[in-house]
Amino acid sequence: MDIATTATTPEGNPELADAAPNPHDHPVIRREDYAPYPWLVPETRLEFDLGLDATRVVSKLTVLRNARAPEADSIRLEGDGLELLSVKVDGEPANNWSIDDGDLILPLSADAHEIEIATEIDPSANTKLEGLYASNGMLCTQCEAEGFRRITFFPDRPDVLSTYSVRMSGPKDQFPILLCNGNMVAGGEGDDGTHWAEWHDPWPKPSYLFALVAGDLVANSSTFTTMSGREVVLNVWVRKEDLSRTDHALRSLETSMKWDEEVFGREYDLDLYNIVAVSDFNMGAMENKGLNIFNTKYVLADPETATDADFDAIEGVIAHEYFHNWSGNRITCRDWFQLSLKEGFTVLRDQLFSQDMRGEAVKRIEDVRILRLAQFPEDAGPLAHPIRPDSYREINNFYTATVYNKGAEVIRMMRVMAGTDAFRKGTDLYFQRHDGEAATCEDFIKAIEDGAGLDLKQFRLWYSQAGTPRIAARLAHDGDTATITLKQTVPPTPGQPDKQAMPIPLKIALLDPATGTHSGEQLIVLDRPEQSFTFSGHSARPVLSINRGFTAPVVIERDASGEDLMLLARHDDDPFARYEAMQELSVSHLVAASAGALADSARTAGEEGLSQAFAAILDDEALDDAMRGELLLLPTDTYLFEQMANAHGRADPGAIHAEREGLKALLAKRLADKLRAHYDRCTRVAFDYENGRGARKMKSICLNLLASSDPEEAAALAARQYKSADNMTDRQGALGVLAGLDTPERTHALLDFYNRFNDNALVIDKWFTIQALSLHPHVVEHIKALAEHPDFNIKNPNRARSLYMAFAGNPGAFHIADGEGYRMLADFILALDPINPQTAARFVTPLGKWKRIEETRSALMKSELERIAKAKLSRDTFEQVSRSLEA
Ligand code: B3K
Ligand code: ZN
Repeated sequence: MDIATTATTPEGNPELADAAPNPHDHPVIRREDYAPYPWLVPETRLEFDLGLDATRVVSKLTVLRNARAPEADSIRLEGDGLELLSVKVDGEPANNWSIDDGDLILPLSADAHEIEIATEIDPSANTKLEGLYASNGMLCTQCEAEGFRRITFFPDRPDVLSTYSVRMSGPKDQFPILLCNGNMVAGGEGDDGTHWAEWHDPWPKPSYLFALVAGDLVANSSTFTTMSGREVVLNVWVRKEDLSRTDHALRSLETSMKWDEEVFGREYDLDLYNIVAVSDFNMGAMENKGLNIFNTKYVLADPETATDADFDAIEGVIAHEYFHNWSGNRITCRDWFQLSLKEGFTVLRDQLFSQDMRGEAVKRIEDVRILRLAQFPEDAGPLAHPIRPDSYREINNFYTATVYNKGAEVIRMMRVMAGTDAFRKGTDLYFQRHDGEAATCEDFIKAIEDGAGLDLKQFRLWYSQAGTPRIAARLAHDGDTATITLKQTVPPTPGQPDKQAMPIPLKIALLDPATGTHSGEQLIVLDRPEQSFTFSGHSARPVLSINRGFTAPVVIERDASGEDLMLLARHDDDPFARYEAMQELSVSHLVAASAGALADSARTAGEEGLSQAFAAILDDEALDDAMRGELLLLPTDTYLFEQMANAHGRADPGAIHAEREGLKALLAKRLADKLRAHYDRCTRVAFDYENGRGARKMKSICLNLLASSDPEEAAALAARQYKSADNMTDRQGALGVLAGLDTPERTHALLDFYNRFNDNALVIDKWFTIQALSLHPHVVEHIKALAEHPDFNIKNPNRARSLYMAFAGNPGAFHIADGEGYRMLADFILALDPINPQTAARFVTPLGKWKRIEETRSALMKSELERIAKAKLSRDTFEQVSRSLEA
């Protein structure tokens, strides 16, 4: 459906206009209130009579009193939006049940009972995409975190583990394929063109790992032989027309399975592994036991329609979901506050996997860039929370960069401190000790302590304190001794005004100022507010290389001179440290310039230094293109925003954007010959999906830079690259440049792209994104027109994100001075919230920056948040908006 027909503003909708939300409708859940469930549910039997508009579910639960919980005289089974048809207890119709806030309460007197409940649901009406829903004529599920309660009444919490057997039946022509968790144990034909399948999953699991798929699908299949010699059938299920784009996903699954055996000693534990791709999905993918359900975006790829980055993302997400089989499924979470137990650890595992597949240096830089883009702002804003949160209203709001990416960094620090081999001993012990359990973060830390032989007493603060630590580093030199003095501060965050010092592992090296070499890297652990470390044997003042490999997720403020940074950028043998030095050269210049704190002479000197540093990177023949590309990337507007707000209290995104674009133009002008030479060289590298990726990256970077200094030349080059492209990386790279230029080639290329790919939703998503991210002066009008385009569909999360997430990430559009960008985003949130609250709530974050932005924009952003807050909101959006306004 078109956004124009579904959009409602509070002004236009009387129901929303005066219905300010009541916070008591959305109670706060607290970690400290955890209590075990009074009942065990060893067995669950589900029978589905499937239909797109009406699905009947009969569930039969065996329940036993939980001896480890206080005795209860009733059972509460969670429900959400269910039509209850009947309830039986021990075979007899029950009439003493009641419904409380959607949940079914049943009095129970004995120690063991059989409960049978029949319900009906309407999957087609399920626009939230949680529970059982219809997508493109098929049925699928999403149960994490609390979607199972939208399928049947159940103790929908991760610490209730049950063995599931499931019967599915439905019209065979509509749903020729019927899939569920575990193994298919029987199947057959029914009456009137129906058929059925019976599935059994031998591994006890929480309800959030339940999955079911029914649809007209085909599979790309292979087999994998595990380390103990068992054969596993692997299937990637998609619509017929997508089959030719599934090889990469299948290969990625095989590689992940092998890697997890070799690196973490983990073997797969069923005879079947199914992956299904669906086009309407709230997030990336879901690790349901034996039946992963994926967003098509993370399955479908071929060189013509997917970029190198898309291929990498697919490999990473396939691996991530596979790795969850152990870190998440075999050992799950006791409660949702422990989410980082499975997510932080699994992100670390997928990062290490991708490093092994594609090279450590560039992958590490990419991961740090994502952390800085998504997590640092979260940690500095109103939604800051520890990786193990203490409270929530809606758990879906806590699938955050903090829980995932900072969670991974925290475990990575344990690995750095322990060393790889000892860390493996710790993870082995964790898997062995807690297999089959619903565990806590504390269980994980203890296992690493015991297995790896680490003392993590003080380190536990990383789980309870929010905020990105800032470390001031000073180097003093006297005689032959260098002294590094480090001072840490953990900034206050909502609900946490005072912080304690945390252990911060930092790899460092002291570089000889003449040669740029050093005599060895060392690991130091800063665990006090202030600490000094001395090193002898340095007759000349060395240059400090610190947080090498980004061993700690912190901000370093060092007193390095421009010359020091240039030396590091050219000679440091740690690739991350080189990247960091380049970033810092630009950051210090751009932040000062944006704050108006750069005298003319300092500006000239800064520009000169940066030109030299960039020239040196372009001239360095020892670099490979992938790494050269990283070194040439200027810090993002978002990172500059954070740095400016850290340094000056508030950031000015308009000034940052203008300064950054200005610097791009200046560098491009001064380095035009070198950029053209690299561009020409890289265009001669023939396409091969495995190789030449660095060359393709360099082409985009060079084109982007040239576009800022010589738009005409760049338009010609980009148009040529677009026309001759034999892969999506080159085509998208060229189109991205053209989209920002005011030239006729822009129109031609955008039209061609649309016509060429208009039967491919994922590529049309790109078409929306490229335009929403563009540097074009009329980008805001373009975005408004795209929201009215017949292909825009607010109900499809990929399409909604393709336009509005890109828009919110484009400073030239979102932060335009009159506040129109903020208004557009708020209107969109109000339109999406009644349809899909989980996805709507994700769009609140960009407005939450209001406290760290210059005063005029700050007021405009805040008033949009207040406007949203006046509407009757979902729990998801209510929580994000109220937290954003409170802090
Ligand atoms: N565990 C799922 C995320 C579920 C999100 C629910 N709102 C995918 C993942 O992290 O692997
Ligand atoms: Zn995950």
